[in-house]
Amino acid sequence: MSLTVFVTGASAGFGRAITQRLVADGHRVIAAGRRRERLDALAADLGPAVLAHTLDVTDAASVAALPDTLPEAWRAVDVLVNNAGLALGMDPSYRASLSDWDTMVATNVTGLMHMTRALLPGMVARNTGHVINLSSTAALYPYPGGHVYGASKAFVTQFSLNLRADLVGTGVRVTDLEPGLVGGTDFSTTRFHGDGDKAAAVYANLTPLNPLDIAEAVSWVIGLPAHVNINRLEMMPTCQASGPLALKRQP
Ligand code: 8X3
Repeated sequence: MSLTVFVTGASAGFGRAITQRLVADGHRVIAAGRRRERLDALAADLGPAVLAHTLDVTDAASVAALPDTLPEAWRAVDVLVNNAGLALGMDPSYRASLSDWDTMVATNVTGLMHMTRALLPGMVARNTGHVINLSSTAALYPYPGGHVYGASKAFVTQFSLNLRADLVGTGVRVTDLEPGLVGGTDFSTTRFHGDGDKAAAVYANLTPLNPLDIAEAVSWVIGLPAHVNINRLEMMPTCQASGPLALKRQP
């Protein structure tokens, strides 16, 4: 079945790979993001199954105006992929930038919340739909410098589970995807404010997940029969595992 899918943060990284994969699967994708030229290039590449839609998820008015600001034939969104999100900084919390913290909350928490609130009523009215939220292993496993990034993803995970509690009895599904280390995106370069060397060091001498792996997971959860809801899906590269609790020994 061909579905209409709304992907936020579609101009790069996971969002771009998810868009490409879902179009290959036969779906139509509203590719939303801030960088119009990139979205247009994606639409030109993938053809009429992609609708480029300029959107900043932190712009509450633009998000609240959805889905009516979409062309009529695209308003009945079947699947929302809340992918837009970012990490900024890895300094310890007592030195971290408050502005970085505010930006993460505005995108990862408020933006995702507003997107969901905008598109969920239509899904409930049609008694069919699927919200897929991009959380992270950082939602559950703390690490130094993770502070607000991890906390924002913990919000995403708990929000997803609470949405399920509201939606049980409707045909609307909710899935929380929780990837660990993923390479091949601007995630770490953004986190380190453009420092490419620091970003590259994160992935040195290992094989992380890549955006195609995330797109594969999205494709899978969407394609399952309507009576199957994957609540949470935690993914790590084989080279990663959760470690022991921290112990600081005396010298
Ligand atoms: C990305 C995973 O470990 O960099 O969400 O926080 S991690």
